[in-house]
Amino acid sequence: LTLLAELREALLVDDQLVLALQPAVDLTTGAPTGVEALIRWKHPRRGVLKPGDFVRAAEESDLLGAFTLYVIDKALQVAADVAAHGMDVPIAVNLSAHNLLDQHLPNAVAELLRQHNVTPDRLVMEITETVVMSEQDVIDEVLAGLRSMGVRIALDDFGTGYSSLAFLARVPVDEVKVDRSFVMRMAESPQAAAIVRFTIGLGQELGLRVVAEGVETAAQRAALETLGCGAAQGYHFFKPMPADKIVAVLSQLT
Ligand code: G
Ligand code: G
Ligand code: MN
Ligand code: NA
Repeated sequence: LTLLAELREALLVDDQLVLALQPAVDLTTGAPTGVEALIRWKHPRRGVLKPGDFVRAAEESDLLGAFTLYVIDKALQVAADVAAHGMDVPIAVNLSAHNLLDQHLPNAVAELLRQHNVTPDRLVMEITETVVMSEQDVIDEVLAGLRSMGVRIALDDFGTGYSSLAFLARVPVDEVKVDRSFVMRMAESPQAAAIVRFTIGLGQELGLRVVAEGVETAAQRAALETLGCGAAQGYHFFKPMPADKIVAVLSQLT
């Protein structure tokens, strides 16, 4: 079987595609601000596959929609569990750029929210603009559909796309995630530091939450807090963890 045919089968069983979950925290209070879902494939023969190994294949096939809804379904199971434990922490799912060309996505997401009895404000969609985005009208419509339901939109890997600023000017978002390549080089590179500072200021001016990604050291954390960055995510705080650990970990933070 090809990888794609195997993925098609994996979507029909319950134990192969699993979420790794990584909390983001408020830099001043330490409280969790969100949890990002990262897909892993526990392949019966090929070992644990990461998104880089198979998401591209899904994107280039007719499987992307079903794959994405599978991930959102799993994420909403977690969101429902977190809510049942009395915590108000949203869960973020990564979308492929191609998902934004699917006009059925908002209705499908609404249906999953209903099934899980999860309010839309507990779901965040992380989007990127790295693909050449031709059909702007469709993209705008899909994003407007999600946002008008109350689902939050985060612009992921900010600063690395071809047109991050133009995209931000056109697409209404709630959150910007500073790409980890800038966070990692903040101490050595005045350019990287300036981009991080600029993005935090942009967020403040536009009323967006800014999350710094890839924070690995206490020094990076301190620098980001000094700059007034709202939230951060990275190995310094938590590595992505299995879903059955997340409620206990979040409980200790709140
Ligand atoms: O956790 P990791 O290094 O494996 O993530 C690598 C990349 O895969 C990141 O860019 C992340 O946004 C993306 N990714 C993780 N999970 C998903 C998913 O469920 N769907 C899509 N489309 N991308 C994902
Ligand atoms: O593109 P996106 O931001 O969704 O990518 C998330 C990816 O970053 C995942 O693969 C995740 O495992 C990885 N990641 C999360 N925290 C860190 C970190 O502190 N350092 C590094 N190098 N990678 C991280
Ligand atoms: Mn992401
Ligand atoms: Na991403």
